Amino acid sequence: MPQTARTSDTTGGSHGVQHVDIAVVGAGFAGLYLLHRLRQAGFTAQGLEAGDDVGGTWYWNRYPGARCDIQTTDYSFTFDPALEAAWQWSEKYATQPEILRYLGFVADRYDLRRDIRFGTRVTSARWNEATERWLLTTSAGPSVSCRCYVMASGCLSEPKPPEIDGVASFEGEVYVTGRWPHEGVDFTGKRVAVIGTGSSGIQAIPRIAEQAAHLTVFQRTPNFAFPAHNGPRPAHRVAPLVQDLAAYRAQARQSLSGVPLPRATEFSWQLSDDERRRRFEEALAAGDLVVMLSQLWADQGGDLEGNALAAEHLRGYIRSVVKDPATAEALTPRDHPFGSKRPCLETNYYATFNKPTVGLVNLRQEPIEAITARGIKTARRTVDVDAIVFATGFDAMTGAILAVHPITGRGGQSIDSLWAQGPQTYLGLTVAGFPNLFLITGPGSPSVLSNMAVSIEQHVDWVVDRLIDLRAAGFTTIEATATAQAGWQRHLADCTALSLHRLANTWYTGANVPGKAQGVMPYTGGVGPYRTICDDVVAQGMLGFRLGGPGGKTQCNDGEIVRLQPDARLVLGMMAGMNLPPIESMGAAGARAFVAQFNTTRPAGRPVGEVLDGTLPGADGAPLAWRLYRPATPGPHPIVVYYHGGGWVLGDAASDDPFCRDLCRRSGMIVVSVDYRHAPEHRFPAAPEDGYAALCWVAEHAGQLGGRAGPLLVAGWSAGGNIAAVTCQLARDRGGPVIAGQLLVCPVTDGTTFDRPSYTENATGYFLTRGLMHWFWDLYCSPAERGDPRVSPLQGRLAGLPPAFVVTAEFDPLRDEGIAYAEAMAAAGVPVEQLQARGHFHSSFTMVDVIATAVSGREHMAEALRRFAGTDEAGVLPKAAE
Ligand code: NA7
Repeated sequence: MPQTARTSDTTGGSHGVQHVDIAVVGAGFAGLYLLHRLRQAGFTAQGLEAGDDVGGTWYWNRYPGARCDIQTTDYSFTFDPALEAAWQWSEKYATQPEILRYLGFVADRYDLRRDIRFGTRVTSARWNEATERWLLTTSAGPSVSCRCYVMASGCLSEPKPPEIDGVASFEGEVYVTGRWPHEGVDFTGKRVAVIGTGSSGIQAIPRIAEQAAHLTVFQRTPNFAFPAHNGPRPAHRVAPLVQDLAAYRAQARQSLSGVPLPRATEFSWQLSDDERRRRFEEALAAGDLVVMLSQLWADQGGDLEGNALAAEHLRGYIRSVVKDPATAEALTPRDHPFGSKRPCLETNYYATFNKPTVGLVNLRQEPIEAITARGIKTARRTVDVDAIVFATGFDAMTGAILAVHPITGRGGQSIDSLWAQGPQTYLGLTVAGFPNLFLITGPGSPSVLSNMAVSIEQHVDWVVDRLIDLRAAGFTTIEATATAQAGWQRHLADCTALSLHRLANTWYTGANVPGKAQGVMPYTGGVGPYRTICDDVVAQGMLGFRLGGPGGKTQCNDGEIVRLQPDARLVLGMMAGMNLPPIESMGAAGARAFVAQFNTTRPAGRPVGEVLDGTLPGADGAPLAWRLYRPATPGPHPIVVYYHGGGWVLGDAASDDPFCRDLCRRSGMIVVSVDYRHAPEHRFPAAPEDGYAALCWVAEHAGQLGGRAGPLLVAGWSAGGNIAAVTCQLARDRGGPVIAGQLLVCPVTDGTTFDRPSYTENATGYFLTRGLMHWFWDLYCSPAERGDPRVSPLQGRLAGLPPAFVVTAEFDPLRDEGIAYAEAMAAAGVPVEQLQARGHFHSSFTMVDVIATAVSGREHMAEALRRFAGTDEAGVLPKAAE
């Protein structure tokens, strides 16, 4: 970055060009903090702001009732404890005027206005490859030449056009919530229309209704809203700030949303109806978006069933307030999961519809045809009004970057052509092909799904800290690589698959703007995880960035910062943070106790129709435990004999309980999880012989167990996958029982070599380590025995085996032997399907309700089992086959 501090000509150099180190667009929260930090770091910086004063979104959105929907305990700058001490918020949720006063106070306190050109829009931005500087043309004053260009232009800054014919022909007053007149508007005695029921409409409608002679609300999509309960700041929210401000702020930075609340750990199916109602009432009384969105139960945000329970409570709340049932129904959202569209905090919103002077037009039933000289014409009526308020929202996230001015990067490429199919960024901060351009809270960062104050500070700190580092290292350019950017887009898609935001048409997805590319734009993986990723990029030597400096100096540490699935990454990170001793150092008894204890902390599996326990005679006649999971659907059901994981040393018939429940529910089949004798007490061949004995016993007792007559299926995970594979070979060679199909999940298939790449690449760091596998092997059998097909099924004869579905995980030492077994079976003529799970590790599929990205893999497994068994979707036999 610039080599010396304040050497640039900031006074408007030759040809009317002002030279600075860094140009900053926007003077809201982000622009102000940037200017402060840049100045402290010794950079010359120029702020450019379209408004006539500081404030950003809070400068423009002056409509009645405008407030922040994050509590004031959390929505303010945290970088300077003295600033925090100097400002006292007056309410739980700050009004727009108070936030504007606050930002003015901040600007004065740090004397920031002198570095901002107000009333100035950037009209174009172009990267000059020769000078390695950006040139910005502006609507007023000199152009700006800068080494770095930082867009602090906000996520909701660019109001979208109303997209309704005839607006210009309307002879009354027209207002847009996002461009409200500074002098205010008096609606007294007027007939008013409000179009739009997002946060802006929901805040403005009750206030406008207080004045207007008549108000008609034109609603296209009802939103979930619940009371803000505004008032004094709640004592329990202020107390932690008073006790330990620094600790509270630190927690916020590591939290999911930027507001420090614990994670809900109990799932909806673990709670009674009464308990769920109690939790909902408590959240309703709290009057807090983040509480309602995250504190009810663990599955409310990512699972449709858990979400539907929350949504139904909220619908009940609407019915309890709105007196007219038809109006209540029209106001009730039914087309999107709760939280997938930004929910709103309301103050008298629903109650306003009980007023005789307020009407609701449901645009789903009668779309607006046009705006006329006197009012609004729908498919069914004409509503004459004196004023129309457009609360129709924004071209969000990308609007302020794309719509405001052309940005031209390396090779003359414009950012809007690059983003034609949707925004592409690295970390939501930078764009490949656009050196020295930074986006504060850009698309691909948590931004609007977080407390913006926290996310803005994190981005500003990251950018300024990098500029300082690069200056110290003698670099002048920084640019994301294409690899890093593509990897980040993949990670975003992986995160998005976990959230319900993808299931609604919203401004998060671009659906509110006709013709805009569709896709969830903010990072849905959470503020804390995102922060650690940004920090990891730095810790890994600016991974994914190309740095350049004078004299051809370059550094490029290319790569992708996240290759694991997001939840797998979190789980592995959490386990690494526990600093557990290696399992192989615990001894067999210690390891068993550890696993048993570990399993008590996992989410309980979901309910199935019935769970039964029993015993069967093993190969030596001694009893072996089994646990049966029966679907809730009418039987008889096909039976899957399941073998648990645990390296032939650990686990039992109940140790993969959540996975067995999941298989049972998804496949609609009985799953009988059977035990087998464990090493080191019982070394090879006890385990496979027990596995085969169990299979025979289940086949003989299928009817008594409630299973259907006919072939069984087998399944197993890890060492259990090994037993399952071996059992199929034994059943073929020993004359039965007949097996209709085998599901092998991350199976052990070959103990004769540990040289396959996955053993090296994934030797440590992914829970199942190379060292642990060696320990398992040594306890299980001698090296001389490992060529026996009952130890290493890959060494056996493979022709004539039942059809197989083989699942392997990218970050698993066992990956390559699983793939090798699948390929060898296929080569021997066995019908084989493979699922090579990207970004997963050995335990991903069995950590049910922890690794949610593994759900689709388990769906595929259940489908495969149904195909093997010849059953339909619900796991029920087709009529003809019964
Ligand atoms: P939003 O949340 O985008 O709300 C805009 C509303 O306007 C929404 O109800 C839209 O219906 C409606 N709308 C948009 N265009 C039309 C047309 N052409 N005809 C009828 N109705 C229309 O914007 P807000 O300003 O309220 O809030 C933005 C964010 O600011 C908010 O989420 C908080 O984070 C703060 P739709 O839902 O698209 O059917």
